[in-house]
Amino acid sequence: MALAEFLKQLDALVAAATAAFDGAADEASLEAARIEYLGAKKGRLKAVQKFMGAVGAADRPAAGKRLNEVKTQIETAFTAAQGRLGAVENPRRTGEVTAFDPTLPGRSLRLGRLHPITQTIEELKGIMGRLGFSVAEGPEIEDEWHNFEALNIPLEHPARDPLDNFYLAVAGAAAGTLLLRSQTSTVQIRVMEQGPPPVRIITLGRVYRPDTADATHYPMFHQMEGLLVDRQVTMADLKSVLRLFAASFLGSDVHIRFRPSFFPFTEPSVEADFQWHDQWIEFGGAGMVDPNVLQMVGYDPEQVTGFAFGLGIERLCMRRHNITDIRALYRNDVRFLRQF
Ligand code: FA5
Repeated sequence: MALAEFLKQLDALVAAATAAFDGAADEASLEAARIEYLGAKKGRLKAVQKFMGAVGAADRPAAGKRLNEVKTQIETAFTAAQGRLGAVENPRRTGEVTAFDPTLPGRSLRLGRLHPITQTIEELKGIMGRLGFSVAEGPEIEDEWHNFEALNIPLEHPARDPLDNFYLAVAGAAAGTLLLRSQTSTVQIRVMEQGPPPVRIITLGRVYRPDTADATHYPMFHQMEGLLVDRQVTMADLKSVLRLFAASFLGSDVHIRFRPSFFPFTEPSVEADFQWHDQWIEFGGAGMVDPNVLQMVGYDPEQVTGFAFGLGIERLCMRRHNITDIRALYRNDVRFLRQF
């Protein structure tokens, strides 16, 4: 076959196939046209291809090149027709959705939740709020005055040991040595410095100590501090408040006990424990505010007395949710956290 004849057939094929694809009114007729022109066995493209062998050897490269072009043109026309019909039958495919379709299933949102410690903090604020305590705030980076000095912890006291605190090396800090607060008792001082008695506050936040992590200790944890200063405040008031608090948070069947203890800023001092799994777990320290502390913030210990306490929030949260290892709270494992 002469080259010219072969090319003529190819041109006719492109024209016919394009017309058939463009004219297809639905997916069924498009499929019929596809089989007619592009069918693997009896398709018309295949049929024309067979004449390649009849073209003279010298003309074959030119014939092959044109054949490939024609193949691409026909396939492109088919794809275009497919897109046109698909778009009519399912407008979502084109991305040009103009109407809201209420019959489609909704896309569900992944809801986050509050960390169990945050939930505990909110609950503690609620309980203490009902007992008349308002919430105060203080910084996590503290100076030695608020973390030690004003709390009756002098320079030679072992609590100030660099091995027991996270001191900060702040270049050019003129204000003196800074550290990450090791207890929320710092906020007692800040609140009393701000105004005269009476004072009735709680403060909840992070504290830091270079403790080795184990099942009940973590180097960063949270405390709830309470402070009440007024005329004629006694140890009985402290005990009543801590009992009421424990009954509200842990349940009225919880047993708590006070053990004599020592803190430089309270006199007398106690440790408060609750019973859990046949064990006594310490949940905080407490006591009557030392007269020296009252004096240091300008209060008159002859006129007012007060009590203070500092409770470990993780331990309260763990007791509440039966969490036996404090480290689980900070592994950020969503499978664990989503249970609360
Ligand atoms: C204090 O921090 C005192 N400021 C408490 C206080 C306040 C006493 C006001 C008197 C008046 P203590 O170091 O015992 O006390 O810590 C209090 C509570 O924090 C502990 O009972 C415990 O529940 C919790 N706690 C202490 N260290 C850790 C730790 N590494 N990880 C988790 N919780 C801890």
